[in-house]
Amino acid sequence: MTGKIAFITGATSGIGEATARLLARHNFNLILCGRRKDRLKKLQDELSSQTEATTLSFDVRNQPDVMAAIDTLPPEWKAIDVLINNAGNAHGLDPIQTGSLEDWDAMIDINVKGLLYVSKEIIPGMIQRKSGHIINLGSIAGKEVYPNGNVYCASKFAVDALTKGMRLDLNPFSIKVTSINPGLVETEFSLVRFKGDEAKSSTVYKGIKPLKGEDIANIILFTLTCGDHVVLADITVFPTAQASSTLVNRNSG
Ligand code: NDP
Ligand code: 8X3
Repeated sequence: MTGKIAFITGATSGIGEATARLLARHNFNLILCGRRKDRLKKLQDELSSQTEATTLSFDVRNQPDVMAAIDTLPPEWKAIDVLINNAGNAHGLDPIQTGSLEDWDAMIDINVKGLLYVSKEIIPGMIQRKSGHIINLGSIAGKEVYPNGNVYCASKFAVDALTKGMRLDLNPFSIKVTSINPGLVETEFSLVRFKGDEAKSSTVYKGIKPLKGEDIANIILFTLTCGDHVVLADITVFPTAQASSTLVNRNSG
């Protein structure tokens, strides 16, 4: 196998899927992860003419499953160079006083604990090899709190803190750690947030030209290829129509 190995969580949709496609064209070998096996298989088939790609299906919330899935990787796939902690979603958009426990658990378990469980399996190999690059998908929601964003924002503030903590703790081992914090990206994100309600979901991007998964993939590729001695620590990216979590020019689409 030639080229680096990248492990992408949440490769079945949106930012993760676009990143997989772009990295495949740039000679990265890919470990594609997600829960939806049919989508993983389809993507693997699509990319296999360009690169080596393997798949792992697990729910990042389930620590024993995360460990068991990563354990099944054959030796040639174990030396993971790049971990892209991308799996995550918002669940609901409610004031704190009426938020659902189920939504809160999902966001904290997936966005925070899931990221930790996956990282725990992959960091020891990077430490042993004294190299590696971890890219965590944060969000503008991890930099600014917006109304009704409460628990999603808290989960992404946690990702921001974990990214900074990882960069400090892994510094002795030459492991790079980056956070990418997008604003509005049109993916399946809002459909998940609004539990499949397409009408509600489409209002999120009304009147603007949002970012696309491909825009974030381009930034990830640049982050991975801008030099062994360079680490882009923290990147916030908006569509041109957006200036903050709450200031969006809806007459620009
Ligand atoms: P999508 O909904 O399109 O993709 C989410 C991905 O996460 C899917 O591949 C899904 O795969 C995976 N995922 C969700 N829950 C789990 C789980 N329990 N176990 C394993 N995988 C899971 O959203 P995006 O591509 O937009 O989101 C990717 C990341 O970017 C997230 O962390 C999100 O918070 C962040 N982000 C998104 C922004 C946006 O506006 N879209 C802006 C800022 C940050 P599957 O369902 O197959 O398991
Ligand atoms: C996704 C961006 O503004 O919907 O993290 O929270 S936002």
